[in-house]
Amino acid sequence: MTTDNKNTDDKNVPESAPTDETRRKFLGATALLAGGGMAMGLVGCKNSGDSASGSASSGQSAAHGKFEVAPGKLDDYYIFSSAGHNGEVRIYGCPSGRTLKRIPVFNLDPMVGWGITNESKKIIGTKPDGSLKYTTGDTHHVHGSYTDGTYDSKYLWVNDKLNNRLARIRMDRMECDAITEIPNVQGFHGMFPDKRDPVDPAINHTTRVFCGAEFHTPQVNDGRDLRNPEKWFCLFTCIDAESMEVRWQVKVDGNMDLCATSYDGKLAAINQYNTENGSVLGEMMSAEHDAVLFINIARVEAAIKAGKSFTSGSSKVPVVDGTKKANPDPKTSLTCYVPIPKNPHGVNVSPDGKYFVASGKLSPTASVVETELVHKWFAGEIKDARECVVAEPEIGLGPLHTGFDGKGNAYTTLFLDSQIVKWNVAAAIAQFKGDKTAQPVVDRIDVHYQPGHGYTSMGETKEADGKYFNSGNKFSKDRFLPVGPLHSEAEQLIDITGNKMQLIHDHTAYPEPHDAIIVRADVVKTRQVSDMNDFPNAVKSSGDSRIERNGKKVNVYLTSEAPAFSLDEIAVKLGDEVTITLTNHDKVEDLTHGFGIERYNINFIVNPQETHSVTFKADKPGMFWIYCTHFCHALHLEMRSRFIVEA
Ligand code: K7E
Ligand code: CUA
Ligand code: CA
Repeated sequence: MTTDNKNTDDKNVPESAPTDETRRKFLGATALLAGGGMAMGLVGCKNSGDSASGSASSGQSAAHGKFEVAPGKLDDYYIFSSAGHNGEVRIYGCPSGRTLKRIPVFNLDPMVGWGITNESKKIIGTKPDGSLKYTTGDTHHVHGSYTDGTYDSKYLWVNDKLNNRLARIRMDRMECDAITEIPNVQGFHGMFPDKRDPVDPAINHTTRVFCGAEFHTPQVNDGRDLRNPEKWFCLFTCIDAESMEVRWQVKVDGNMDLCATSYDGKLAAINQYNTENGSVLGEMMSAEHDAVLFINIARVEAAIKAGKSFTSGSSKVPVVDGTKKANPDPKTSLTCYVPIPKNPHGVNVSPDGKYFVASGKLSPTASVVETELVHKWFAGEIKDARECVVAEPEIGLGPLHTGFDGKGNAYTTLFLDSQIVKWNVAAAIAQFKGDKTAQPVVDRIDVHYQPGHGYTSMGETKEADGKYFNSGNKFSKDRFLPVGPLHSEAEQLIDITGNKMQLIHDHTAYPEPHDAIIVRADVVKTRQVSDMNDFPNAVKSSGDSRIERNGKKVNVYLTSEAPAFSLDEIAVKLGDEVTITLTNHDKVEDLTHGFGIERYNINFIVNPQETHSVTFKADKPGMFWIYCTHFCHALHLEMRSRFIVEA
């Protein structure tokens, strides 16, 4: 099969191909050693000698050349990736793996001035004294807004597990434009937008974003019940996609990890690893089955409309009770708990909308839940929620996340086996029904090492195209040059067009990416130059440049146009509160200016036609150079002004 993909007359095949191959064999050996040393004490690759991994090794260099994006050529896909505890969102090109942009969200970024400008501070949220409420975050899941079951290029959302916020990124600018803090939850992890309205089929786009919460907390968390875990619980949250206000919450049994939504808009599903409601490890692993929790969106909203809600603490958000005890009758139940073995992780929907797949994590299985049967359970036509499970193939150790190719195959990351396993959903269902000849597992490929998320091109949409699978690996030792104790993370791109998976290449990722989506490039429509009118505080002409004083408050208005600022000098008095508003009048795409003030810790950029402002105290007397920090012109170094603070 290696000959299939060996494009020998392709000039892009590196001359060093045989060397690469030798290197991979070497790495295969060290992989085992690496795995043996893992904290969990489990081997890196279980089947390192089998045919699947063997073919993967020999196919690598040929596949790599075939997918090379030559200089000046553009990628076919965007990868929008979370960044983990760095708190940002990243954009990579696919298949190149090139980093295209880093979007600051919950973190601070002096390159763009995120957390420095007044506009970004307002989005992040400030304390009464004007300082930022939070300066750190932990992003895990990025998802896009939908119209008619596929991406509409309007918004991305990303969660912050650390400070329990949902952020929105507008995709025309690829900038964060709203952040909402969720009341009364901790460990906000899984997040997924709805794909259409549960009641009105005419509304075929995203209007809600759903948020799970992993950690049980006292309700209200104001000092009461500090050590009474039996009184703690989790809330499922719905946020309005446009206003970004919290619409409602649902009290549930257990916790909520990952989230997914059905294509009919009626269901949100969340895997639960702690149905035991345990607060220590042993308790959380005690039950044989945990669950995938299904929320009946229409019923929740009807219950809230009917006033069957309560509020918690100082939050005004209506909460309804989705616990089993409060919902004895499936025909009126707000929730359905489908038993799944054991501490499941991940829940993903097949592109045809028919199935939800959750992985066992501590069970070597993936569980396939049929959407139609969940609807039947809610209709009272099925007694036991476990009957919604239509397949449970054994796929390998430590299964976590699943992507789909739109051709009936699923691709699941195996954390403990360090593999991606390709399995056929229909074969798994046949096997579950008793067909002894059915063989769900189609192929395996080794990855390096310990994959977390894996995702396919357009795989979270009905337009899943089965071209790429990207594996987000958690360990990378020996894959890249050593750079000290903190290693780069490794992402591995895999060609899934054929029957067998082929590794295309490794690319590095700054720690620590979790989930991502791969979006066809033609879907994404960005705006490369802003409209000055979109910035209410714009300084419309250089003639409007001025310094206005109102008591101790000084407002400075200036413009930039390469290679000069409109004011040569900004003079204020010691102790003044200074607000500087800067509008970039350059109209040329890519002509960005920076604005830095020496020793004043001010540093931000203005892209073409943009306006940003900063407010700070003039607390040091003297002359301080202002200079353009972003290379813009042959006279970039000369692009300066002076900040004068008179004692
Ligand atoms: Cu599996 Cu936070 Cu999506 Cu990471 S979670 S792997
Ligand atoms: Cu303006 Cu550099
Ligand atoms: Ca459990």
